[in-house]
Amino acid sequence: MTFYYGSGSPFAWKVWMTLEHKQLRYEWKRLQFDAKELKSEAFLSINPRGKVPALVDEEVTVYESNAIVEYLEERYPERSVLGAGNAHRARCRRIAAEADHYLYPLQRELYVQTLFRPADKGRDEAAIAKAHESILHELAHWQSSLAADPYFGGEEPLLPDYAAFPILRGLARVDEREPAHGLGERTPPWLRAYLARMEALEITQKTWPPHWKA
Ligand SMILES: N[C@@H](CCC(=O)N[C@@H](CS)C(=O)NCC(=O)O)C(=O)O
Repeated sequence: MTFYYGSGSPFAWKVWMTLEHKQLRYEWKRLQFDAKELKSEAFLSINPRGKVPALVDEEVTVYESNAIVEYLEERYPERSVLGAGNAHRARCRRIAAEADHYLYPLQRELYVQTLFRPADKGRDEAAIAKAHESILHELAHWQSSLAADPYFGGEEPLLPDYAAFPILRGLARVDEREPAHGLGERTPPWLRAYLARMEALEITQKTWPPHWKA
């Protein structure tokens, strides 16, 4: 099995955590965003959209992170990332979908206004403040989903954690890189505790984005 990965992509991180959770054997190929490797003829034959993640498992080629996770869950059902019981599995899928559809666009907007913005363009403080407000408003939903559990998956980390944590940790990275905007000071204590809990996991350590280590 070959897993095509890009460092910093929350979608690729979700799949990587899923592969590790299931303790599968795979070959890991890191593609560079800036070297146009994603748009090479070879990779476009795997994912015509030229995006990571993608997975090739013998004769099966899958792209789109959720399709990959579902494929892995069906093909290798041991050590499920959805847990047991219809209600619990539906809840896990719901939270993972919320991460993609509600949390990610807000994280993306913050990145566009900060880390992705060319230095010579300066910073649009009003747009950053607006992005922070939207994120803090959205985080209220996440606090209620977590409730008193240690993980979005409940007692153990599962798919909703592998979907949400990479995005939530991406928010913290903006604050680490550009602390002057003050997002860190506004990070709620429950989220700080959750991030610390997730960061301590072996799966997280093993899959930490390589370019974040530099
Ligand atoms: N919906 C896709 C999103 C994949 C995606 O947007 N990947 C980004 C990195 S986060 C990418 O490869 N972008 C490169 C490009 O568009 O050129 C999924 O869930 O896999």
